[in-house]
Amino acid sequence: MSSIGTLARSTIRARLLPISFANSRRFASTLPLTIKPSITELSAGRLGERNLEKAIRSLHEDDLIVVSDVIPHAHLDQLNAKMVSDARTLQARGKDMPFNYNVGNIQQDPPPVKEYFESSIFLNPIASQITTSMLGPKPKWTFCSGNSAMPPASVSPPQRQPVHADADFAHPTHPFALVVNVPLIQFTPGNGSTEVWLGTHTGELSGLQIQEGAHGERASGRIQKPLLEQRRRARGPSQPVIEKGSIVIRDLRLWHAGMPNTTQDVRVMLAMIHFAPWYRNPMRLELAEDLKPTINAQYDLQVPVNWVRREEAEARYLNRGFGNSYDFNQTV
Ligand SMILES: O=C(O)CCC(=O)C(=O)O
Ligand SMILES: [Fe+2]
Repeated sequence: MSSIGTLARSTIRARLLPISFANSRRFASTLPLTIKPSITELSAGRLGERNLEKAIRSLHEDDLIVVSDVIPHAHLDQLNAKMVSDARTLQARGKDMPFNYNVGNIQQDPPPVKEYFESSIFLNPIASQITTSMLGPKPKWTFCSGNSAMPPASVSPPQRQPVHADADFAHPTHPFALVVNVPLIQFTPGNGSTEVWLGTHTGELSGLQIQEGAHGERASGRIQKPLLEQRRRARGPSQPVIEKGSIVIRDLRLWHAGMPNTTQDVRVMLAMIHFAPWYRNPMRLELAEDLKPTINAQYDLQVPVNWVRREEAEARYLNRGFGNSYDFNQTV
């Protein structure tokens, strides 16, 4: 089989760029690999060996995998309607809203109450199977939020984020945290599909020494400019089209950037983080008590939760911090 044949992707590739490896010369795409589970895999809630192997290889090599057609559209639509309306509420707060890098990108939690909590979205068994295979049994789910790319407005003309890594602290050099992103609508370059720089999670491309901005600053984790130009020549970025119903899993160390949304539709992307079971981060979710039976009935993940009364959950979930104000580091 040819070297391109062995690396054939299930999506059409925009560009194929040569990358030098120690012993071989291979071609790596700037676009992510997508796997589409079979009907049998979907009804079992588990990938078979071949698709699981692809997902794990892709997370090791690219730091990202797309799994398509895993979430029913009706589940996404119901949550999207609520989150689009919440995004407008946050936007009306002006500079006081929890924005990331620029005011066109809002950090926004989903409503943590029963009627918006679909397990296909928040506890997707295939997502958990993949993160478990990478991180070890029972990853810890301790962050549940989202990023909303807002349509152009006079206060927020379309603007891109700087290329950054969300791991803006001294971190392990092996996989410790995976972000499970769920787009609530189809993502395209027009509505601000996230720019991703595949293969940037390890070695000299990863760590504090290549970043600018200290943790806790609004614009932390920025990748130094000369490195961007260097990396662009080896393996550049892409803004993939991601179909509605997909889940995108990526390493927390991946270089990426929120992009301008030039459409009239708010573009919401959920962001949940699964940490390795050995990773000692003390964060907890805050959920309404009416979700206790759902969380207690699942065994895929550890879910440390501060349970609060429903009214309290509803009153608080739109009052959170901006993305880089969260501390994803270990405490001890
Ligand atoms: O909204 C996006 O596409 C990405 C946002 C992001 O990376 C961030 O705010 O840290
Ligand atoms: Fe980010």
